[in-house]
Amino acid sequence: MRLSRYFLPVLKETPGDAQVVSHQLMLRAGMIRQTAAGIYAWLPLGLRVLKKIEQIVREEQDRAGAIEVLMPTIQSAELWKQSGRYEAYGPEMLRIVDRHDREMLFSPTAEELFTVIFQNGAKSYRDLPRNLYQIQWKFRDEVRPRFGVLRGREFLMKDAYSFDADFAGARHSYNRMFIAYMRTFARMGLHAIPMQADTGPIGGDLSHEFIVLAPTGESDVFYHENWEKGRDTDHIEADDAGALEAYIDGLNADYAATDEKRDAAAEAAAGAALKQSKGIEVGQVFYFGDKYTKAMGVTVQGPDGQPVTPLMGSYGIGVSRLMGAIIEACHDKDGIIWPEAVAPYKVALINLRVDDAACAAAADGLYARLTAAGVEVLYDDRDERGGAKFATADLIGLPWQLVVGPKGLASGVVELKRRGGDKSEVGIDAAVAQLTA
Ligand code: 5CA
Repeated sequence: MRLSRYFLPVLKETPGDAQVVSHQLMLRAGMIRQTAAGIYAWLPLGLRVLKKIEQIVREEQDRAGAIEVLMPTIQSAELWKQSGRYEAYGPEMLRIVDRHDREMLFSPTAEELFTVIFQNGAKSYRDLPRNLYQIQWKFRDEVRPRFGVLRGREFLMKDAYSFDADFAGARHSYNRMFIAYMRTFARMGLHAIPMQADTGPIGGDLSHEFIVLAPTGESDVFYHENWEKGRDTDHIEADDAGALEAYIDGLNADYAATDEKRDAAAEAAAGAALKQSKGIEVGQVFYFGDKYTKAMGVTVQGPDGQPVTPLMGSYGIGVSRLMGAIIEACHDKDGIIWPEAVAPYKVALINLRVDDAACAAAADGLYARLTAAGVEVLYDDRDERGGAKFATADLIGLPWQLVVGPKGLASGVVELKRRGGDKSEVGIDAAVAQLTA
């Protein structure tokens, strides 16, 4: 993409109403604009990152055997009356009346709808286990939307719902999502710690929140220092229920809990290894058994012809919130430093002198070669000062900066810089080789 033809409204000044660094940088880097409290428009650069995050989430859900669907955002109140949550959900639910005076709502989560859709398609125990998921916008009328996409009112969520015949199966479904979450967050360069958590309005008796440690986080968290090490989950065989359970039990032997689930005995046992921090909740998994299937009368036929009530779990990831969490973890005083897996483009190609024929030819050539090789390049071909171009490149945080200038070109080199890291002078072919490796 040529910057001269792009839509990248960067801001020089930090907007006064943005309190946390991720919100400030997303506004300054032209990624989002607020259109109403807690509601954002996604501009081209922000949308590209959102799509990358979404795709990593999708790949790990698919790898864990979950099946993608798409539910409507607007739902009938009827459905929620059946589960008893229409009244219980309270003022966080945005309620809408249509022209025929029918009560509707903008989905804040979707246990009810997935339960009836599943009921409609599943008849026998052979239709179990299944896990259905979607990546869809949600609306929660939060009392205090703040910190940009970290606590919005409209936000993008991945929500999955598992259906199993018995507790052992349901536990395995929970464990599969657990490990999928660890893999998902690690691929984005995040270290998320699973912590015992409260179940809130979703209900049930088993839940973990996945927390990224950050001073600006809204959750108070307590954990054993062993959690500060990264975990390698690549070797885990998720199809083997026993091995997976043993692995997760092993992980959970190290204490980690949110404020509501603190355990005095476990904290005493951890002793000096107990750490306290603030964190951002990027995902949560729940097991709640037959809470919804029973309330909504869902059964399938068991092997003996008797009805079986499926046991459920639900599993959420804050897709748009993740973008804020990644920036909180990956930035410096000049701007964002994107992990390569979620970067909007891989390379910022900077031509320092658009009025110099040799520079323009070299930069155009690099742009063509890299693009042809499938590298995502944002090409700063604008007639601007070098200083302004560097400031924009640092602010938007692409992993690589490739700088073409008259001095270097005279001796056949360009400058290749890692955002937030080293720089070197290399020949044009060497630069292409390194960026396409
Ligand atoms: N139905 C369950 C799981 S599918 C559910 O709704 N879980 S949740 O309430 O924990 O939400 C899932 C994830 O959405 C959270 O872990 C969080 O990362 C994200 N989330 C929740 N509220 C907001 C919000 N106001 N703004 C941005 N992200 C949010």
